[in-house]
Amino acid sequence: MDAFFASPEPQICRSLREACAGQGPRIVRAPAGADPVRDFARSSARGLVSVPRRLESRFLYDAAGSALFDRITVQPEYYLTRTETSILAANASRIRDLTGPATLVELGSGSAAKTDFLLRAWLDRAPKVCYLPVDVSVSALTGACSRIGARHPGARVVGVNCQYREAFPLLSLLSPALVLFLGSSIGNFTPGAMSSFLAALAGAMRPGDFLLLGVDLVKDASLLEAAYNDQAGVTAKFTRNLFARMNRELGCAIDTDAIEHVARYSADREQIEISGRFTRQQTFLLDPPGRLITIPKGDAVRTEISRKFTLQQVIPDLERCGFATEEVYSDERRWFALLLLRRLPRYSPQTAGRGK
Ligand code: AVI
Repeated sequence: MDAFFASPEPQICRSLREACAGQGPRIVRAPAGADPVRDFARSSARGLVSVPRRLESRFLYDAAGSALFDRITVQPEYYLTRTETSILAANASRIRDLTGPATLVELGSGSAAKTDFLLRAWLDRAPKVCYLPVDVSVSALTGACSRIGARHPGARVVGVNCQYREAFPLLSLLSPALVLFLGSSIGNFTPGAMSSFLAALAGAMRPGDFLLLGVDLVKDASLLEAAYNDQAGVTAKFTRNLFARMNRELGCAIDTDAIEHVARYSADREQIEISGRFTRQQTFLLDPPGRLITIPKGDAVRTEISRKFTLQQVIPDLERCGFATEEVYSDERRWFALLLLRRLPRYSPQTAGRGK
């Protein structure tokens, strides 16, 4: 069981109450758990010797990675952000009508650029709205909080600096809530991790609360591959930054110029698969845990998957995880979809995802 659920009043809930009452900081943090550098080192040591080699994609988003991701979102080939923003702009008012005056909680908010439309729709109907962006990157969160606060004086903004799941105990305190999980970030989970994440989210939400979920839809492979191989090379830098982060934080001395970004679409698995391929053999020390790693020339280290969805498959999957689909919004080309979901009245996380 998650330590947060075991505790009757987790520290993060107390910090949030203080911040919302205007007494504490505007950014609340999860209490220090595992040492983040050790966590990164352990996970990397495990992943680099596994078959196939891999690194966890959550480590892509340090300050440099978050800034690079912001640049990815404005590349001409990366249609996801633009398309989702246009869908939000067209439907924010409708979403507000259906959800009512809920608190907005955004998981993985990044720079929170898309949220403006929702905040405007909320503030068109009431003088105040409460908005809680949740992000692991403190730099992205600080930027988002000050930008949103300056742009929407009616918004009470409290940033939550933690991993997604660490924010789940807050959700029942914030009901009625609309949880935002945008950008097709759900596509960065494996199918099993996606089911377990959604089941835990449904378990933490109150019946009747809403989830607005962005999903990138299956489409022509050439469009998908272009989106993850932008001409300006920003996505390649984003991939290499993960190895550069190992140098910065774990003292690895990897030559990142000898790592090639590879992003291919697997039609069978309906996912983009991204790796860093070593163009020459490299041996480096990972410390902690003091382990010498050799990666031969030509070997690839998987850094990310980005799954693409069909509505026919995803809607029943969501239902199994505790969410009923209220409405689906999409663009003219049917490239991207936003699903407005409602937490089912009766749902037990224990039974979610069984038989998958
Ligand atoms: C955050 N996530 C939804 C992005 C995606 O499209 O899967 C991450 C990304 N990686 C490379 N480009 C974008």
